[in-house]
Amino acid sequence: MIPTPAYRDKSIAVLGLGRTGLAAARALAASGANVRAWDDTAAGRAAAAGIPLDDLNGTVWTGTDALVLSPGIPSTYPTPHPAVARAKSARVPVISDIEIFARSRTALPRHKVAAITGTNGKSTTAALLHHLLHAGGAASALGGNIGYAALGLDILPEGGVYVLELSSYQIELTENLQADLAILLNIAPDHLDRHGGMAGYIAAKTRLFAMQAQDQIAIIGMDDADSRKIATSCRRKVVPISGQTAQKGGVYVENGRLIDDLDGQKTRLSDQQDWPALKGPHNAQNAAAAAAAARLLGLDAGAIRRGLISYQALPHRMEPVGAAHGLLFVNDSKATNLSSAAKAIAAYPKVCWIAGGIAKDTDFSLLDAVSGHIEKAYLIGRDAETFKEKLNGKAAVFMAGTLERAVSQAIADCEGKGSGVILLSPACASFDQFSDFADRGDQFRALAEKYTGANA
Ligand code: UMA
Ligand code: ADP
Repeated sequence: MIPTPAYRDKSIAVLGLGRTGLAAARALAASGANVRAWDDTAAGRAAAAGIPLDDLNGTVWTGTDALVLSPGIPSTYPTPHPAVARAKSARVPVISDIEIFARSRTALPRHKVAAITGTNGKSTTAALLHHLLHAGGAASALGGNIGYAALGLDILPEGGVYVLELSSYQIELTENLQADLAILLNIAPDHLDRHGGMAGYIAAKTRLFAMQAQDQIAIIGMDDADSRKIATSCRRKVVPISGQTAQKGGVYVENGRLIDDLDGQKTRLSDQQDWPALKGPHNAQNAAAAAAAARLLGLDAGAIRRGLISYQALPHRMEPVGAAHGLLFVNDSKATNLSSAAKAIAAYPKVCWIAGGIAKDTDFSLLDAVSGHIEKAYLIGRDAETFKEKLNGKAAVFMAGTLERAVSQAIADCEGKGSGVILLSPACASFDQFSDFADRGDQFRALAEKYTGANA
């Protein structure tokens, strides 16, 4: 748990008692803050064991020093939560748990913070950087949006690195995080309802650099126009990274080779073909970002090479979940939009692609460049018909309906052909047929294991 002495004797309200709220309330109370907390659900309140409850929808805000808001609760758009609106009109600062972390850093042993944001690839890049640091013998802690609330992290010894994955929701309510390394992977439309549109979303992401001190470093992905624009106007030292093209003075993957040009020497660090859990152009971008950060944190080339080879995929992100009889099952259930599914498809020459569910976007031109990689699309879920229409002329289609039927038909089509990849990269939300993307991925893994177990 992170000590928060800056908040000793302060009156702090905490709204939302999920991962963020519970960790914040506990860390603040342990350091002597007067905490009161609320969750709008009875289940959330039941989790609050030992934390004083106060219905923040009807509380008196006078004398409150801050409201710590969980990232899933709107502060501005589409409409602020009623308690937030009242706190704001009483001039109570509304802050994130990351702001508390930022203001508590002086109480920690000397350390660095690498903060990672972007639309896609944050978790992979954060987990990879954490892994590279371990491979290089450095102490590091991994937290934030990846699922471990920052204030619940263990205190690192002197010289440690806190690797924080940050969502736009978290950055939006943070004022004082001076990240030694601030990493922006990419920008694509996402969470626009919470930021009042694309400009608000980009502004939230860009704040990460605005908060940095003069001598701190921005690592920015150069593979999309919005991110390039941010790099051009960034007032920090910018290290460019790319999963596609050479970047002078940066770190990039070109023709499958990871190159470190930080010192202008174009050192070849490693080849993507040697990274079993980092396939595809998107993972080339993630690897370039993590390697750049690792180099800037002092890791040598050998540690980075070893780490890229030994990295194991996070569950549900291009995760190999079984292989038998020349068939490879890849679980990319976290791909909930077309742009990330297109990247996953591009990772293999031919795939049996399982897709569908609740479609978020309908710009199927995103698939144009990769449709030649689709052996057949096995469509499931609510919007299967829409997918069928949109894929007309681009790929052969099988209307599977359920995941189970999709897997069994893909096996029947590919078995005995020598080699085949059965890829779940649905490009859709999962809630029509599953409890969430993890449930969808777990069910796919179970189906893959049933097949590989029977054919081992
Ligand atoms: N709640 C209320 N009133 C409301 C809405 C919610 O009281 O009007 C309560 C809920 O009953 C619940 C709590 O608030 O008990 C949930 O808060 P939360 O949604 O912020 O969830 P946490 O468990 O605190 O998780 C959050 C992040 N969730 C979101 O941003 C939606 C987690 O990211 C993150 O891992 C965690 O903090 C630790 O930092 C998840 C996520 O989906 C993975 N992130 C989005 C994404 O990646 O796209 C941004
Ligand atoms: P995030 O934490 O930003 O949601 P993840 O690392 O969890 O990102 O990856 C989520 C999905 O996005 C993956 O399943 C993959 O399909 C896709 N993805 C991963 N990295 C990238 C990237 N750099 N660019 C585009 N898509 C990506």
